[in-house]
Amino acid sequence: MNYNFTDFLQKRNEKQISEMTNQEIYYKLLEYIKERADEKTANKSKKKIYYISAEFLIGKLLSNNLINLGIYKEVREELKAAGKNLSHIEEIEVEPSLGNGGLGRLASCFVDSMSTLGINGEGVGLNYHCGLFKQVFKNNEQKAEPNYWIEDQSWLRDTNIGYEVKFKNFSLHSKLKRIDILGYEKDTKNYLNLFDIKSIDYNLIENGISFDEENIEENLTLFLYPDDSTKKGELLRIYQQYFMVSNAARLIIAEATEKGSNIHDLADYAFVQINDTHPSMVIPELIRIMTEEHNISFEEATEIVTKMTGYTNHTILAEALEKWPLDYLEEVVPNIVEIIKKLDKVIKAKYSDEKVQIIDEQNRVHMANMDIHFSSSVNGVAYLHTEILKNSELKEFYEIYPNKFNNKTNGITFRRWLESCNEDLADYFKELIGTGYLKDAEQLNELLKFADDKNVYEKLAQIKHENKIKLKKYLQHTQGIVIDENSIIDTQIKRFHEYKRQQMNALYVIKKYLDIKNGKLPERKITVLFGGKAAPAYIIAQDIIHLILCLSEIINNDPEVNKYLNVYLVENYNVGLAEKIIPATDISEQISLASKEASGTGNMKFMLNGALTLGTMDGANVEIHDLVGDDNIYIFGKQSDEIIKLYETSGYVSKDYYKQDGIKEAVDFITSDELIKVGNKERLERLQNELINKDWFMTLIDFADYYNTKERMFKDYENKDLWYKKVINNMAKAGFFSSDRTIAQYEDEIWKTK
Ligand code: GPQ
Repeated sequence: MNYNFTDFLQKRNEKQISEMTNQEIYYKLLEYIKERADEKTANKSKKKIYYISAEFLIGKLLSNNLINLGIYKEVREELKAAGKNLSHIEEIEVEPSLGNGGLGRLASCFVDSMSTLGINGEGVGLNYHCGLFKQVFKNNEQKAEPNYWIEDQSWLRDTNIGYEVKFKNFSLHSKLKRIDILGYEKDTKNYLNLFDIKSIDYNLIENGISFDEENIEENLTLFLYPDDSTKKGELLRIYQQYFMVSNAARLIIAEATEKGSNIHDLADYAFVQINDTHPSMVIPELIRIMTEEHNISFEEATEIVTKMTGYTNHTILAEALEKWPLDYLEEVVPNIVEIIKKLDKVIKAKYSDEKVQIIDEQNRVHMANMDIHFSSSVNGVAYLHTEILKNSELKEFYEIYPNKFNNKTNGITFRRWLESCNEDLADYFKELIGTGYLKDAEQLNELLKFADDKNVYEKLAQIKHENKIKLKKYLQHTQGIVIDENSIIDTQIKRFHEYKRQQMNALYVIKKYLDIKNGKLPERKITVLFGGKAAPAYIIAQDIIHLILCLSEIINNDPEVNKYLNVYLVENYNVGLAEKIIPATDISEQISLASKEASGTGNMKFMLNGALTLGTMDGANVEIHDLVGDDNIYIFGKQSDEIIKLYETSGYVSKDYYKQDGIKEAVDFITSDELIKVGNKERLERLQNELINKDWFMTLIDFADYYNTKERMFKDYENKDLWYKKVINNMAKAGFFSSDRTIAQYEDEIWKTK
């Protein structure tokens, strides 16, 4: 039934829109959308996909849901007629932070695409009450505060589904909350299933995000990823992970049984995609339930579970591959330790190579190893990443199971990352090539017809300029930052990590600052934008944040320099900020050390929204390069095979590079009087020392090439025709990176629900 928002309000004898506050309108829209969603039916297929993930970085849902319902413009007009502005109402919504970064955002793009493609597939995760922390800056440092996001009225729906989860010392009852996942213009919908405990005690929070970590019965879903640098933090993560997967296993079995499964045939009813190693315990948990409660032999249970699970790897960084000490697992979940030991025995009997063992000589459980042995599919998230897994990181496994390994290059949902965040550009695409690209993103290719059309360049430049003005207003209003809409906007937004090399960008900023001081002026003002959080236990990442904040203070306040260069680190970077920053950006910084960024997904969002990539041959940058060609991307730096060799031979000595022209000057500036005056000496010295004497992620090896390539980019920017021809080429080739394509590949090659 098609009734509009006004009809909905009338039917319920509510006030007129014009009489309501924005807050009231937001809550009524929430109810209206939920009611419209109630009309949708569930996707049906015998087999159902359970995408289990410790993170779902869903972002705000109001505009996304309106777009997927096909009523965004209609509702905006209704509001406008009543003197209200939809974008002001969008600001009322609080953004949940149920994820750290790319991995969580990917999971959210995937649930959107599963619904859009009509696949019977749902997300399963946890309902963290304070999510990841909220980032605030004080004294040029990052401070962490709890991010409360659950309000009385929200997108969460209560259910009466809940299970008992048994830990060693106590049991916890769960309750399932759900969020509707509406596909784009579909009559069907799926859910995001978020498990929670019955009652959370907010009084456990002591100061910032530190809290009583021992009262698991009342803190289990308080925060995402508590500090795992301590034993208590690690134990809490094990509690969270087991709680998540035990509930998931119960849900899977309940739903399959209801459809007629006798458990022996569970693999015909369910497939579990394990999103990195956080949900790995689902494997022993399913085996445990089958053997203990369904009278299935260990061998048969293992076979069934192997058939019905797939593992996605998202990193080659050794420290990110979880290895839980066996005695920690004993302390929390002894029941599955027995199963893990049995699985380990099976492997030890077959293979002698220490590298493929589940339990190592130090009695640590390698979660990824368990996943690879006992699932039917192992995938990387970009072509290069998967090749590195096969040929080096997981070589020993690839030799055993060549057929399990496959690649699924990541993607992004164009509903959020184009239609919603850059409406003017999306409308212009429709004017140029029609609406076919909405359901078949590869049709963006048709934009190539306009690759030499100067009127199109003009219009694209105008849209970009307007997006810069919108960003300026937003940042001014929310953060007191005033950017210059006539400057070139050069952006690096992502989690802070040394491998992503924000420090290299910061060194560039220093060099530019020194150039300007020496009278070498850029042709046009440059605005360098950073955004991202650093894990509270990751000291060097905090130091990098500190350096950037100190640099902003000096540079933005120096009248000799601030005409030519501005540097900002936006506070509390999140999905909502990304949606505003990306459409306004000219240069997309994707500068990780080659081989280290599994894929990256920001790179895809930027190219779609008309920014050019400055990047290394890493992750999905490699595929962007293949698609757009040398002329339309700015590649610099060493290749991944060289870097991998350097690690193998310990052949990188940062000091050798430090001594070279230009670099020393910039690195030395980190502890200059100017910086120490506004900063913390200990932090700045530590960071400088790290760069000169260790530099594990080889910042200095690529710096000279980075600097020169970026200079070339600024020069090219001044030639508008040249620049916008490249921009069109990027937009035209972005279709490959639609998450609808990625999910269609998961479906065709792994899940096979249809
Ligand atoms: N990623 Cl292992 C995360 O965001 N968090 C993690 O814990 C791990 C990976 C990212 C990865 O760094 C990016 O290169 C990917 O694009 C992203 O996962 C999605 O695959």
